[in-house]
Amino acid sequence: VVGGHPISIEVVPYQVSVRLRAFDEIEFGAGHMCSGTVISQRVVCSAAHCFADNATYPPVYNDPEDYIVVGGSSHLNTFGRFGQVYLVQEIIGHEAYHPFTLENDIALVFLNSYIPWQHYTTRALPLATQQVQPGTLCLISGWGNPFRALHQGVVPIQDQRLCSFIYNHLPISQICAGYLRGGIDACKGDSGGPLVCRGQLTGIVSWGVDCGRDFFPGVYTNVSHFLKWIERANSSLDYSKF
Ligand code: 4AZ
Repeated sequence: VVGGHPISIEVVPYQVSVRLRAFDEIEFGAGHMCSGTVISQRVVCSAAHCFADNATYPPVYNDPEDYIVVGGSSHLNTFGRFGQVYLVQEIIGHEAYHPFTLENDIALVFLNSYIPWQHYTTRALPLATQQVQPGTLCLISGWGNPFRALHQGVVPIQDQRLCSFIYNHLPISQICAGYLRGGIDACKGDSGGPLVCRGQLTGIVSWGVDCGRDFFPGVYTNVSHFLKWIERANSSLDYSKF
C-alpha cells in the first residue's frame, strides 16, 4: 500500500498472507506473494492471478500444496503472539479468469484446517451484497510495495464511467477506487487483498497502472458481482475430511 499508514493485524483481523511454500521454507516471509481475506472458518477469498501463473486461457491453477496461508501476524518474517500457518486443501479459481484482461480475478482458497476463532487476531469479513456508491470511502490494506510491512489506506470508490474511460472499458465485474490525484493505492504484493467498504468485502486487489499514480485508480474485482459464483464454489468444497 502506497500513501497509507502502518497498522497492526488486529486492525484487519480478516487479512492473511498467501505464500509460496517453497520460498517460505527457505526464509519465513520470503514466500509472500499475495493477500487474502478470511470469509469463513475454512475459506479465504483471493485473486485468481495469484494461483494461475501462466498466460493460458482457460486458466490452469497451481497445486494447493505449493501454497501456505499465514494469519494472525502483523509481520511477514515473524509469527508474533498469534501467528498461524495453514496448509491449503483446495484452490478454486474462477474458470473464466482471463490473464490479459484480468476479468474474473477471483479465487477461493480452502484451508486444510479450521481457523481457531479463539485466536482473536483472525476473523471472517462479511461479503458485500450490494453495489457501493461512488465516493464511498473504503479501506485497503496489505504487505505490498513499497514498504512490505502491513499498511492501510483510505480510498474512495470511483465513478464507473470515469474508470471505464480511463482504462478504455472496464467491465461491471471490476470496480476502481482511488483519488484522481493519486497518492494512496494498492501495489505489487497487495494483490488478492481486501477493499473494505461499510465493513464488508467489496473488492479484491487486482491490477492497475503503477501505484498511486494520478488519473490511474486501482482496479478491484467487484465482489458483489460474484456472490453466486462464491456460493457455488463454496458448496463444491469437501468439508467431510475434518
Ligand atoms: C500488482 O502488481 C499491482 N495500483 C496490484 C495493484 C495495483 C498495481 C499493481 C494497483 O500486483
